[in-house]
Amino acid sequence: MELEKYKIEAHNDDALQTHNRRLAFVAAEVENAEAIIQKLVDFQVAIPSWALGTGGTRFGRFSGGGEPRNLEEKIADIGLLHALNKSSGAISLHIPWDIPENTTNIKALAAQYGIQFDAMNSNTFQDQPGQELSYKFGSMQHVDKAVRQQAIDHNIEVIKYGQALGSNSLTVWLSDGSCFPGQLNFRKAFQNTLESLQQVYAALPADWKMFVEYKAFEPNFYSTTVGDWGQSYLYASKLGDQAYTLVDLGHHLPNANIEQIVALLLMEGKLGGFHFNDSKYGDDDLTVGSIKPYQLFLIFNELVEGMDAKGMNHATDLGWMIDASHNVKDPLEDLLQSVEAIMITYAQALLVDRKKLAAAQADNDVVTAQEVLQQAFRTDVRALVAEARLRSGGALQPLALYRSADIRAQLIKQRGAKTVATGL
Ligand code: PSV
Ligand code: MN
Repeated sequence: MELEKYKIEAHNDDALQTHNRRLAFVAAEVENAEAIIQKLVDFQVAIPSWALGTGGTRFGRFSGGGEPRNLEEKIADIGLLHALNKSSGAISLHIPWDIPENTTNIKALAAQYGIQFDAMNSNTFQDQPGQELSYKFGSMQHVDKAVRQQAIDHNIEVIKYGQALGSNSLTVWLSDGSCFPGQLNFRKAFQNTLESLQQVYAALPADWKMFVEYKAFEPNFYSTTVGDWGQSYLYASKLGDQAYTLVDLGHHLPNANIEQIVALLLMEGKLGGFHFNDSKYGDDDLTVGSIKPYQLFLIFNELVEGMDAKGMNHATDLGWMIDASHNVKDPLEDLLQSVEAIMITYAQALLVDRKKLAAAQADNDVVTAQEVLQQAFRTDVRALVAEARLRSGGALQPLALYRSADIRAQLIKQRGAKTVATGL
């Protein structure tokens, strides 16, 4: 389904007076409101094709109905999100959960909604029906060369799909590792993985990036072969200039200082992209900003500072993606909340008084340094984010409009109450 323009306009007319009052207030408070609004207009976050249905755990899955039944419907769902917030103009595809049968048609459909193809994701963490060799004991690390070759071939196939769709990056997340001490030789597992990644890297088009995503644990519980940023950095460095580390916020051991990791990867030119989500315990895949919004702000603070130090383009030089799962929320509502949290936090990071912070750091004035950061974090920038949406043709209050337009009820009517989207 599509959200008609007149509905967005009517919603905006109703909300405009309040919005203008709030905008005037924040614009008077901050120095560079116009520049921030423009940066927000430009900033796009890719939606994962696997997060449009209800997520589940090994204990069950409780669908809310109306889930997209195929890639076309997933693109339509992202089209809805993008129409509402104008910040979700990209999709990140997972193969083989979302194989485009006809890449030309899929590309044209996405273009109709103003959606581009962000990083392509390969999957060698599950066995697919009809697959010859099993990934039970890993894929690129496997002791059997034939299994490694199968994983390499799959990744090269994913690149080909991506090329046909206009993507320019591949995210490789490997679940490879071991569940018990002694199960594998760490050095051999690393070497096998590196050699396999090198073969995929060799097939990478010249203008593509390869993102090596790390994760501390799960599904393996003793060791993971790309277990932390150090290991990912090692692979990326050995692979070459087109390889980068990808940071998924949920993939760290508790209390890891992710903002410091981000700062150093950026400094080394090896930060490739992000999978945004939030977590309390592990890889919980919760709504961005729902548990630790201050941590997210500190991460964005490092991102803005580090990107500016290198003269990077905030919108295009890193891959911005959500990787989340929704067990109890409507997936589209959850994604609207996640994108909103990202935009708010990005805006807050843009507010940080960099000169004052640098001076405080040079003076060892710890108190002022904290004040500077928290002044930005405690500023209510929601009207700036809403103004960016308004200027781009989106809705002032995307979630409110999603609900008042009864979008989920219409999706259920169209697709049925028992549909199941592919993904985890
Ligand atoms: C693994 O937990 C991960 O973060 C990787 O990015 C996968 O592609 C995705 O989740 C699958 O849900
Ligand atoms: Mn991820």
